[in-house]
Amino acid sequence: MNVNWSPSMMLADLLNLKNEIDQLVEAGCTSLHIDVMDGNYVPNITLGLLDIKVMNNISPVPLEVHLMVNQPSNILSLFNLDNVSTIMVHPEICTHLNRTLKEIKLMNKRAAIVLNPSTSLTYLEEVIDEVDAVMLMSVNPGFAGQEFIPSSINKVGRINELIKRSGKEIEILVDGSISTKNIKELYKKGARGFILGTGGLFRDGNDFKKNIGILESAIKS
Ligand code: S6P
Ligand code: MG
Repeated sequence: MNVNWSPSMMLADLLNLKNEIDQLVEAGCTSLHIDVMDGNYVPNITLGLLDIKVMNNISPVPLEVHLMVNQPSNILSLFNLDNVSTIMVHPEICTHLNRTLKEIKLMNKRAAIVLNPSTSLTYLEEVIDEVDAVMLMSVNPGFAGQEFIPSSINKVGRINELIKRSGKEIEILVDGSISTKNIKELYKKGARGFILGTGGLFRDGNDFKKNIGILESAIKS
């Protein structure tokens, strides 16, 4: 299935990180989703640079870094690591968004913007020539285990329309409480990247292969 399965690594077993990553990849995960928080833009702090450097060294799949950090351009260069493929920023906290996206591309990384449930699509319209991917938050950023916001489904459709009109190849990802309850609708509307946390992957004894199989079947149902 042509889907980017991206586990939220703040939920991974850090005591057995190597084994955990191997099992996630064996189960079909195609990237690792790395949440970076500053305790300011969002009221939480999770993975730090040292964890990310370890994952950069041991992961067979690329790392996609989600920066929930005010003025991310100040720290972009810290993530210029071999195995980081994508850097994602929230547009409303980049003073010069166009420049920040160009800086990410200069590092030979995919540049992505992240839209919160309340962030206007106008941001995407204004920088569409600079972005490789768009991630919609289907919860408010900051925590795992929250409730899915139903309006996200239509918002993915609106993002998809905008991208189609542009004629560009831009991946749409969704982050927040992805589960069998919403994945089919999100896929139908055009989402092809799914950040997997407590809703769909780190649950029911953490049988990753089985849980991804269940999500795939939900899409095909
Ligand atoms: C939240 C963060 C997310 C979570 C993910 C967890 O701020 O950006 O990536 O880690 O949403 O998944 P779940 O299924 O527990 O919501
Ligand atoms: Mg995230």
